[in-house]
Amino acid sequence: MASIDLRSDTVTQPTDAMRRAMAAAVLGDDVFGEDPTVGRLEDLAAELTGKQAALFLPSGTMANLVSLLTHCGRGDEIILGDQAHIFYYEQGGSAQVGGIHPRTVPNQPNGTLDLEAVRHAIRPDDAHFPRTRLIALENTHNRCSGSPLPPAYLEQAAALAADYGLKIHVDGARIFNAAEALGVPVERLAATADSLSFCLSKGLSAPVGSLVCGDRDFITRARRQRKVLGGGMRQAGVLAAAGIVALETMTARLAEDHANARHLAQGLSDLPGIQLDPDGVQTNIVYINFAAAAPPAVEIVDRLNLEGVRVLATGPAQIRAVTHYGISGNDIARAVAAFQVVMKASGR
Ligand code: TLP
Repeated sequence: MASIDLRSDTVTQPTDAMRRAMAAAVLGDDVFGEDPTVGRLEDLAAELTGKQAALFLPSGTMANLVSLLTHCGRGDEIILGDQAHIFYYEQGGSAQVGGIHPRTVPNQPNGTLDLEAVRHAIRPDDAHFPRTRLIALENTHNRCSGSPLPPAYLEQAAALAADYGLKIHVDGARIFNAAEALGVPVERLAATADSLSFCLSKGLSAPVGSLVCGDRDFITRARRQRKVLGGGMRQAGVLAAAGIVALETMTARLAEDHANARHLAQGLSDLPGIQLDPDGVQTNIVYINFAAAAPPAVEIVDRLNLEGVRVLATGPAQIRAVTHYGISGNDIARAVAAFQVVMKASGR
């Protein structure tokens, strides 16, 4: 039996409709601005996010880096959460490539930043300090239980940014999951962001690609940054075609992933040795913490693998499971049973 792959929603395969659209896509050289399919995808992304324009990029990492490089110059500072994907998982790219200084404040368990802590982190105009330019938020917040950031919080953050003349970037890799969980359109979650990146290749199941959305001038400048990073792609419409199908057909079903994640969390929270609050699971990401006496997470991952379930170790006593297209309710039941076997065998 094929293993149940819960390592990430990035493992999703394109749908048949995506493969058909890719084969049929009308193409051109997008560096010359001549790929009509990329143009359609960018227009659709701009429309869905309520922004003037959008830019197609190969990955979420590049989408974030391009956004930061467009907002900030060398010696500028961004304020972001200590658990932010940009800070934690992107090689410090903005510092490495752009000389942009990261200033972290602690993420709260729901993915937000305490706005008073943010206010205190904003630098006064003083030659000792970098210049604070940008606040970066993440919605949903990957390392904070996949929590969605609601409009009210985003509005407060935007008001704070406006007080100090700062911009806001939202890493919205899973913004459609946030919209689904909160019951609001993506446009509402994007309204307070100067730039928003989102991914096609996670829960939306496209094979490749992310978008950055913002005003026309920002996207024009972002296009230059994409080019210097080597992200100018030629007949990219072959990828964009799948992205269009993703946006048109794959957002409405995300509720199913959220229900599966909730069921997984409920099933696991009953098992001895596991610490997990199912009420904290609002989207498609489940973090599972183990009691102190449990074997190391990497060992549990190996044992689960032998039982046909793949997950990721995200800490010495923590693993992550992500639900996505292709994972059924039956798979969730099998996954819970595999955890049961492994936890029992490890004496918990
Ligand atoms: N996240 C991946 C890993 O890098 C951890 C995953 O499996 O969850 N922003 C957020 C919030 C992300 O979760 C990710 C990918 C990215 C950006 C980067 O996207 P890609 O992988 O397309 O560069």
